Amino acid sequence: TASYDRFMEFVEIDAHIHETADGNPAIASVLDLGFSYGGLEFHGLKLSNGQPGQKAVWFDCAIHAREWLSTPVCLRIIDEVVANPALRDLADWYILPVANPDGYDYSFTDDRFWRKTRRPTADANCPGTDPNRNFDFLWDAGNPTDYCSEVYPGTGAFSEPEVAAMGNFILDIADNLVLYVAVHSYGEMILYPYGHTVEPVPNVDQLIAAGTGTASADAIAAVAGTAYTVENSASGLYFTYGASDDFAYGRGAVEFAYTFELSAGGSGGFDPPASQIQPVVDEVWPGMLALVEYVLAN
Ligand code: 0X9
Ligand code: ZN
Repeated sequence: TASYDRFMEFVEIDAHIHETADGNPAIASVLDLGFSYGGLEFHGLKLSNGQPGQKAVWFDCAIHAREWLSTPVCLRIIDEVVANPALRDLADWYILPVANPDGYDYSFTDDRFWRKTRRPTADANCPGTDPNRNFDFLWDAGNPTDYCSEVYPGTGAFSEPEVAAMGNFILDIADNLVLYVAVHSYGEMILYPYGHTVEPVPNVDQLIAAGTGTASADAIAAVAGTAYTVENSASGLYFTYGASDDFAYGRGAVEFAYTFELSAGGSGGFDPPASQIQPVVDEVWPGMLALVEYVLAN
């Protein structure tokens, strides 16, 4: 079972994914996403009632290594969907608890605040690419020699094997996919596309309605009063290219795409104590459920 009183390591999470699938063979299957640069085989989980042609929703966590609070949110989604058949009648659920396994491991062993992947760059002192600038949608090299930047986008779109694996998987399931959610920390925000422009996208009203109103942010606030804001990525945060949410939306894989920025914790915001896991998961799950329900109804 998943732990919410401590942060689980990558090997434990991967074992948990396999145990969940083995214990629930009628509804759960392991997604083989491939190998990280460092050779870790990483997996997601698909939960489904088995009916063909159902709409599908996607959640990924910990694409930024240090954002440890995100993974328990993915694990809680798995717990809920395994336990509740009605949720599997709503949609097929694709969940990827650790999208950047090399970086995630490294944030346990060497550097708690590691963000990027671990593939070397041309600068031996600065390995790693920001996976959330590496997706194949409006990828932008920026300053191509700025290897040490925390948002170094890599040598080209999908230069990172983990990112290519995840992105191509999303395109593969695009026919049924309606909702893409990336879980990050921190900021208490629900961000919607795009990151490269403040120009409203065609269905911006629906994106906002799903994020707010009676939907996600309100469901989160109803638990303990935490106020998530619902904002365009570029105006709410900063300009970005090659991010996962914009990829899923811009490449037409989904009509609804979001990045959730969870609560801050610890000294710099990225280092919450384990005691924060349970309250965060308890308030965010209702928000995720409300979002899925809204999207499936609209
Ligand atoms: O900058 C990011 O990748 C995300 N923030 S974080 O602090 N977790 O690094 C926000 C990404 C939001 N989505 C887009 N800008 N498209
Ligand atoms: Zn992040």
